[in-house]
Amino acid sequence: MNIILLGPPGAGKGTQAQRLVEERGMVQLSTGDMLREARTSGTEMGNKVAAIMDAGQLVTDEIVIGLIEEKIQHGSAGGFIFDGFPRTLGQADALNELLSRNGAELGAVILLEVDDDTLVKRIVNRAAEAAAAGKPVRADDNEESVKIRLMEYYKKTSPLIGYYYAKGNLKTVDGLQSMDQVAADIEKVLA
Ligand code: B4P
Repeated sequence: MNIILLGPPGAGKGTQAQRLVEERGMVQLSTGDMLREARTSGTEMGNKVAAIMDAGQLVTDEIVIGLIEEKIQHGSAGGFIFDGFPRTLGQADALNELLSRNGAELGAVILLEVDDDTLVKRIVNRAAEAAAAGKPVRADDNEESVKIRLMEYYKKTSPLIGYYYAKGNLKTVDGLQSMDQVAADIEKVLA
């Protein structure tokens, strides 16, 4: 089964994807992680990606789709968790095409619902915790970038909610609950 974790920045997509990897042996494909890796490459593409991410904007469909295409061509027995992808209608169409080309299907699209104030608090808190622990702080984890990331989400990503609802894949989970309760609700959806 291949699933998508959809939701605004800081909704807990990465957190829940890691749990699904541990519990179900699925393969996590996080475009955020792939892009953070690409930005350290020192290439022209990496530098472009870094500038866009730090500004809180979405990286171009062309770059993101290329990264995903490379990862899914070998398939995954336990299925893929698409974490933070797709984020635009163009990416959603490309994913349909890539899955059908690989003889695969899309199962649930799980929307994690969290209000804006909580999202900003979570992300600012993550930055504070990392700084206190002497760990690297994500350059886009500050209030100013988060507000731009939220605007990008409402403008470019939220149309995917209607898109997947119309296809019958959409399932909604209350992302305001504890991490354990969110995980339990996702398990119910996937049961
Ligand atoms: P991502 O890496 O995907 O990050 P995210 O949306 O900010 O976070 P996520 O929802 O995974 O939240 P997390 O679990 O970490 O994207 C970063 C950037 O990459 C984007 O802004 C964009 O520039 C670029 N990008 C990525 N994919 C792209 C694409 N497809 N197209 C174009 N550009 C793309 O949780 C956040 C915090 O909340 C953590 O501290 C966590 O511990 C906490 N938390 C989680 N669940 C909680 C809960 N239930 N209760 C309390 N706290 C919780």
